[in-house]
Amino acid sequence: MKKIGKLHVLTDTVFQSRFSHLELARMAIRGGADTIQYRQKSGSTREMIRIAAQMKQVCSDQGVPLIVNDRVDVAIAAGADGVHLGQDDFPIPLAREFLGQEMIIGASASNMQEVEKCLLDGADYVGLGPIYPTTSKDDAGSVKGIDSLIQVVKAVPVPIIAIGGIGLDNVSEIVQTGVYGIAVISSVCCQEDPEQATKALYQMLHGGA
Ligand code: TZP
Ligand code: MG
Repeated sequence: MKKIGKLHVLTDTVFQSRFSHLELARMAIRGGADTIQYRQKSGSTREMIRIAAQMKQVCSDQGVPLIVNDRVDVAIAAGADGVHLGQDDFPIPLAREFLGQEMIIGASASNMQEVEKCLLDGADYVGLGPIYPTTSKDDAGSVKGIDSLIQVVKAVPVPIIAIGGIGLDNVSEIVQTGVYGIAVISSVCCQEDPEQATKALYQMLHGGA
């Protein structure tokens, strides 16, 4: 059964260099992340497969799905649980042909039209954003704001994962929209203690202080 997580941590080694993808995955899982997304935009494909396979081991030991950003080939080679595809990445229906029904396909969208297309294409969840300003993605596009999130959450049945600029200061506003979950980079990876940072987000997400 495909289980879509509610606290997605996207591992990053561009905006910080203290921790590797693998270390970030370990810390985020200890803090309560229930999905890890391996996000590596450049470099050797073989190295990506090697790292993703190590991450898969760490994730499956803890029962947490590993999603690979952008790369269907790397996801297959590493035995990952799914992929996350943007609007210009591998087409979702084609990815489904390669990955089958059991693997998770997440998709990025920035407006209702794109969300609906992702749904029709068979995405298992849709990441919507950027909800707030972010410095973690150059081509993130304009800020969508909380009202667009509310509108999409009300209108579509698929799990919506809010992304972009989400941190401790605004996660309660996000939770109030009824959104299914959140995805973060900097508010975990770039914090002094990524495990504690994940824990704090987890508590806010699950109705704690
Ligand atoms: N997609 C839309 S915004 C974004 C991505 C990958 C960046 C999220 O990073 P942060 O640091 O959580 O704002
Ligand atoms: Mg992409």
